[in-house]
Amino acid sequence: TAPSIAVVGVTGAVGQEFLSVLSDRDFPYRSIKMLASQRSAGKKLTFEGRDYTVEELTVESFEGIDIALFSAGGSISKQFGPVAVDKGAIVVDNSSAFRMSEGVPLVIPEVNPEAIEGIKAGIGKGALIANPNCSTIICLVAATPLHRHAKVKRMVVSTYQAASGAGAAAMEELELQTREVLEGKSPTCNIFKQQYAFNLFSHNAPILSNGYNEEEMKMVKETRKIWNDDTVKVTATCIRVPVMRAHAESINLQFEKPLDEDSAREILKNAPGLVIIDDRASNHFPTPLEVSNKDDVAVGRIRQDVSQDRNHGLDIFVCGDQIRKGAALNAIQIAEMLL
Ligand code: 2RA
Repeated sequence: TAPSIAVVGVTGAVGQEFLSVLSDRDFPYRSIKMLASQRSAGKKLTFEGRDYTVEELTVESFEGIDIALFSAGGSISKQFGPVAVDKGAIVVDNSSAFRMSEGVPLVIPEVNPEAIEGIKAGIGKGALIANPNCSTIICLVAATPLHRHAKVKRMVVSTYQAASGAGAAAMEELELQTREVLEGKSPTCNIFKQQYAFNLFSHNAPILSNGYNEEEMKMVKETRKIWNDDTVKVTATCIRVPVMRAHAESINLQFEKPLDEDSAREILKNAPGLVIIDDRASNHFPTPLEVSNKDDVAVGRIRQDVSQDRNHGLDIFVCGDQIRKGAALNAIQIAEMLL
């Protein structure tokens, strides 16, 4: 029978995208519970032609729930994720709370589906599955097919991350600031404390003792866990750019085994969840606008890395929708594997 599902954080940007993706993919459900903080409880919403009232998230919320999709921040996941698991639900958690926890699968369905072998919904035995960070998902959907063929020795990633990664309020503020600046007014800076419109800055995540920010270390650690390879060298620089909802990433790969450019193209062409946009003649390559609201990650600028031994280095450029494949779609693709 179809699972009873709960959406935790339903009024947020990712929560709303959960509903869009569930509907777009005709995800089968027996019932759906819309959960959010007390502040949002009581709000009305219509989903697939039926009216729902947003309920306040409490420890009682998970009675009879088979799959719970969480995107309400790490503290909510820490507080309520284990409660849902104890009630027998399979939690797919979009927060960073449990991603690096021992025994918690960190999953991109196109990349490491084997990580959730044996986990099924509706059998009363709960489990928690972690959704990787959006910038990690978008990077690895493209880098992994190449890694599987030629084993990545070192990966260098530079990201250009959209406002949506900081939530709906950040998207609204980017639009507001843009208007204000064009009207000669001083920009409203509540979310990032600095001007965002017509500007860019190092990602707003806290800076760690090694000088990296949390976003960059997520890329490093999550890649090693998802590839199950603690030897791969990864470094990243994450930047926030004035783009609404799709991340862009420049990825440099150094391989253990030779991989020529044509073979790389063939591999990427046949890889799931990817579309190639790589038209040198017209200088047409992936852009955030072209991938926004779409499922696939776009990859282009595919070229031999001229700084490395022949056929042992490749540069690529990818764009992916941060709210969709970077969060909601990936989580629901995981949920589909549980059916
Ligand atoms: C960001 N990766 O883009 C974060 C969102 N979880 O800021």
